[in-house]
Amino acid sequence: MKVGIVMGSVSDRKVMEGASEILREFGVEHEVKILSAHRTPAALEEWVSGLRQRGFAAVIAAAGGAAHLAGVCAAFTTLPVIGVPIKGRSTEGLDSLLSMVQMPSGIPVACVAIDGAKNAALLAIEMMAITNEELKLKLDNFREMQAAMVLANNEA
Ligand code: RP5
Repeated sequence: MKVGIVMGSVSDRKVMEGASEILREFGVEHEVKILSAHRTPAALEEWVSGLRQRGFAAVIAAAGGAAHLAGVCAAFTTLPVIGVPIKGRSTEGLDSLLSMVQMPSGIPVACVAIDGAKNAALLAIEMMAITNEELKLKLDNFREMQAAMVLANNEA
């Protein structure tokens, strides 16, 4: 199964590289697109609408400002959509967070923290790990390594 990553602008790319890195680390195939809810709505609809049939498991959608991208993705698919609000040029990303998280009842978006690309990827992997034992074991290993790294700070 694959994960789709979409972002509203090339200016989001640096933050979203964090999601690609995690997916690569877990060996999860993913496709990255720059598509905008406002600037390229038709191309966005076409891409999102075809994902389930193409074997995708989840969509990660990142945008800043009036961040409608994740919500529009969710309108066009019943795959889980994970939103990443991007910290833009104003309000420290609060505008993006609120635009993304305040979805109308019936069309959910799972929204992570501002610039939370890494957690978005981990959440997508956790969804896939419900039915994928290999990914479940990799997640267990990731958590163990993470805990060991935190605890290592106490040994000096
Ligand atoms: C959003 O507007 C994009 O997702 C980006 O975070 C923000 C600014 O886009 P650019 O003006 O840098 O292209 O749609």
